[in-house]
Parts: sequence; structure tokens; C-alpha cells
Amino acid sequence: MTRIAGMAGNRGRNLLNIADRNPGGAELAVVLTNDADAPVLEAAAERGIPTEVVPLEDDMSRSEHEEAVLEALSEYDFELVCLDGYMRILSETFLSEAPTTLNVHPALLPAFPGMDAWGDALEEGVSVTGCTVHVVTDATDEDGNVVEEDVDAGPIVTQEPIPVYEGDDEESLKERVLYEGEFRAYPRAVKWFAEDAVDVDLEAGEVTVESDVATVGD
Ligand code: 3YE
Repeated sequence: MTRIAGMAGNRGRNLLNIADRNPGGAELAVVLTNDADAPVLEAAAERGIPTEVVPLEDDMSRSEHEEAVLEALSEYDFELVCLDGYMRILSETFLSEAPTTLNVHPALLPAFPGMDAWGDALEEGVSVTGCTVHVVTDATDEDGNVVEEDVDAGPIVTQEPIPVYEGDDEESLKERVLYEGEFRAYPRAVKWFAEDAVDVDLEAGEVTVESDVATVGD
């Protein structure tokens, strides 16, 4: 059985979807957030999932905060970390200690990385966008500063295309990408990990999925 440490920013809807569907038998071992008011905390507790809050104090460096996160997670057993709206860039401090860490990004990477993927897709006028589940790789330099082009740049596990319709605004597109895209792609990625069908080679920057599971639908 694969256990997941979920790290959420706000509502954690992907994590709750994964918790409710148990893809490949995977279970949420814990949900962690930096925000004591995040709605995901109550929703997780209602499902009997333990929660942890690790606030980002004013005087904390990125590494210090990541160490506090690792400390909070050290009480739990997990083989995979899933980010869902977690609004922090992670450095080697976290990534070298944690098991494979996944993120879902609301665009077909490498198109539209960054914070406003829906707005960028609308502005560009594309007729198809989507979402990407990728492995989180270091995006900081030796001084702990963010290297912008290394964010959302880790190897891709799976993607889901989503049409953009005439009259879409950011809100309508965002909802379609979440409910029709991320709600398919993220559980699919988790299922492949749970079935041990994924090989992550960070040195080569590659993810390989066994072809027989990769072709099976949701
Ligand atoms: N970390 C690495 N690589 C990745 N985290 C996420 C994706 C991803 C990752 O591909 N290494 C905006 C958050 C970005 C931002 O710049 N945050 C600041 C602090 C802002 C704040 O706390 O108010 C920062 O320095 O982290 C998940 C998505 C991250 C989105």
C-alpha cells in the first residue's frame, strides 16, 4: 500500500479527491499546510486523516521552514509526497530527505509555467490547455534563492488536455481544468506509483511509466 503525505495550500481538493478514491489502494497518511485557517484541515479531519500545520514564521529561512515540515512529517510513514496548491518552492533541504514529490500544475507544461497558467492560456488564445503532474525538482541556487526557470520544470508523469471554450474566463477555465483535468490526472499518477509502474530517474530528468498501465484509462 502506498501512503501519501499531502501538502496543501488552501482547499486541497485534489488531495481530498485522492483520499476519497484511493487510487491503486493509495491512502493519505497526513495532510500538512502552512495555514492554520486552510479549509483542507477540517475536510481532512472529517475523513479521519491526521493534519499538521507548520506556519512560516517571519524570521524563518526556506531551509528552516522545510526542516520544520520534515520534523512534523517524521511521525508518519509515507512513500510519496503530493503537493496540491502548496505555495512554496521547495529546496534540496526538503527534496533530499523526502520520497518522490509530485505537483499538479494547471497547464500542459512546458507551456504556461508560473502562477497564472489560466490567465496566460486565455491571453495566448489557445484552444486546448490542461494540467500536468510532474516530479518536483530543486528550483533554488546555493544561496537558497529561487531559480525561476527551474520551477514547474521537473520530469512529467502524466498530462490531461482540456478544451478552452469561447466565452471562458479564468474562473470557468480553472474549474474545468481542476474537475475534468486534475481530478483525472492526479489519481492516475498516484495509481501508477502505487502499482510500482513508474521509474523516476532524476539524474537523467526522466520518468518512465510501464507501457501497459500507461495505456489503461482512468
Ligand atoms: N518547488 C520546486 N519545484 C517545483 N513547488 C511547487 C512546484 C515546484 C515547487 O516545480 N522546487 C510562489 C509559489 C510557487 C512563490 O514564489 N512562493 C514564494 C513564497 C511566497 C509566499 O510564501 O508568500 C517562495 O519563495 O516559495 C508548488 C507550486 C509553487 C508555486
